[in-house]
Amino acid sequence: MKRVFSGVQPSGLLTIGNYLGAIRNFTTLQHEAECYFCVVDLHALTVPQDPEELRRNTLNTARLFVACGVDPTVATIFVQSHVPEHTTFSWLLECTAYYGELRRMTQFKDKAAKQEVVTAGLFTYPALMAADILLYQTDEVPVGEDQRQHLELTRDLATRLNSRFGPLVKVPEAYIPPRTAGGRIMSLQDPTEKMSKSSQDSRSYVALLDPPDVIRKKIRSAVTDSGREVRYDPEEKPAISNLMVIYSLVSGESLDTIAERYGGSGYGKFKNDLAERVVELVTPIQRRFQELSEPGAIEAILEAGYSKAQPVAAATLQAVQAAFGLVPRGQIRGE
Ligand code: AQP
Repeated sequence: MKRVFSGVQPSGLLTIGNYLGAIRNFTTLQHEAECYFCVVDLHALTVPQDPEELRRNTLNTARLFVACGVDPTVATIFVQSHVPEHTTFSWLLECTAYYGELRRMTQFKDKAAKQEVVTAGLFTYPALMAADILLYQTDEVPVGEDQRQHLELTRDLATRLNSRFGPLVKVPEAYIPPRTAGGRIMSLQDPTEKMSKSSQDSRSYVALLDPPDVIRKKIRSAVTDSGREVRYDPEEKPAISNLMVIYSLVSGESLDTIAERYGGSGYGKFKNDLAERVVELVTPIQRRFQELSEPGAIEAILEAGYSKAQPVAAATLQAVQAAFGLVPRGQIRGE
């Protein structure tokens, strides 16, 4: 059975961009593959986090996985920092990756430009992401389009390890939906920017836990393009095209059907109907999220996930450490 790994940073709470680009696909893939879905809390630390908020977001991100339909009896859900093999392997990959490769990462450049102080962790983060994936001998990684470059680096590092030491890790494939299938949902306030959960402007995204009235308000105040025709044209009408993609994905209707229905009716009706569709999408997710509020419920899921994930990670790490020439502990003690 093929293996799937994907991670989500608890750097805020999930948006419909995270859902449509990645998590929706987790729920399908879990029935086709052995799946590992990880709350990558160490990645969130690459930019400043309030400790209390990080703790809350970590547990709530895991709760949202389940609320969105990831079944913890089928897929393995766990927290990155619980499995220390990730950071140990990451160091070996930092010593495998080239400075120039990391410097080319566009997400580093974008995020660094928004920070007052740029941490070394933000720079080396793609090596940790590669460690996350390669530890599980992953075949496929379902992610949004923004992660394509990091995935390419992961593949390069895997190939480099294997050519240096012989077959050690699987070279994973990216599973990235096309834009019309949710691969890159754009900000509601600036259609040239990706929708991001950590954006300072909360009007730029719809969070899965936003109350219905907040969702209606955010969608009504989403920027639009000149003219009043609802038409899919990412070049001429990037804002409306983004809203049409969201409509299409939450309703299951094609872009043509949507254009036919709303083409001449102006932006107002289209946005009102879109808001209702989004509310319909999140209502059952929010209900399931509340059901998981019983103290200890999500912690138990994460503990079970750790028990399944850690031995898999440890087996890969042991082989990699031996290949690098690190001496196993027992031999140091002469056991
Ligand atoms: N706008 C998006 N459209 C489609 N997919 C998206 N993803 C993120 N934004 C969009 C995908 O969601 C998964 C989880 O993302 P992440 O937590 O690893 O971090 P990210 O890619 O940096 O996402 P954010 O929401 O923009 O987080 P912040 O604000 O912290 O940087 C990934 O599969 C991602 O591709």
